[in-house]
Amino acid sequence: MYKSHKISIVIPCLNEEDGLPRVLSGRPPFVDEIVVVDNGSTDKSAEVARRYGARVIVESRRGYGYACLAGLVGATGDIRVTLDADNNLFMTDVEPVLAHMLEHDLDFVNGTRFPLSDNSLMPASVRLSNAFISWLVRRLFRIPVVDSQCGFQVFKAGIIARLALTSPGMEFSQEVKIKAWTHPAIRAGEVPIRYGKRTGVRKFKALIDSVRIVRAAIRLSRIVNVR
Ligand SMILES: Nc1nc2c(ncn2[C@@H]2O[C@H](COP(=O)(O)OP(=O)(O)O)[C@@H](O)[C@H]2O)c(=O)[nH]1
Ligand SMILES: [Mg+2]
Repeated sequence: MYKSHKISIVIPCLNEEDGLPRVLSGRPPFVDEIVVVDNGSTDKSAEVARRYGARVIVESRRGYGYACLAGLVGATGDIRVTLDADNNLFMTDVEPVLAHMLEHDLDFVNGTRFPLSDNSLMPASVRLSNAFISWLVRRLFRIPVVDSQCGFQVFKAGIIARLALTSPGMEFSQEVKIKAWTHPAIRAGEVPIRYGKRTGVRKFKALIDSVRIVRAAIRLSRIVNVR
């Protein structure tokens, strides 16, 4: 519990048996529940997750978005936090972000990984695509988001259904930011978080995923009411 709020951590996971032990052993005492969403892994991710005290939800439909959504809906906390299974986001950053959320009475808080402590942590192709897409999202939706692709996202449980999230893949992350910031009844904010070296193989494919994400942003701009 954190200041009388039940806290769930939701971790989408596709073949991350090497990253999970370090991610899960960093569990702070105020975390009530960790849900690992096994997204069709062919390695021992689910077994490792259980061994380290997580509850495992199986989402057989591949895709980062499907995995996050299954975890966000299946978690039981008053506040639900998405992280990565690969060790590049830190559970120890959750507490300051929760403090910010409660202090400013926010419903949603996004983490921003920028500026990076070391540019070599993220390939130049991913950095460039992120800079372009985040700029596009700011322009299309007139929202102040810095890191439109960050997997560190904190939700008050009540807003999850209201966001009506549907993206199957990596475009999920931007859908969250866009809908949270443009929703008239949701208070959204963003705070810097740390970004470390990934364990295992990166799942984000700079070219294919970026094209998908840009197309999804343009599609969303036709249906979301920009304030
Ligand atoms: N691309 C992808 N990632 C998934 C999927 N299911 C779960 N994930 C997890 O989503 C997280 C984010 O992917 P990652 O490669 O770390 O992206 P990055 O941190 O943006 O470079 C990781 O924990 C993945 O294991 C999936 O079907 N596709
Ligand atoms: Mg990652």
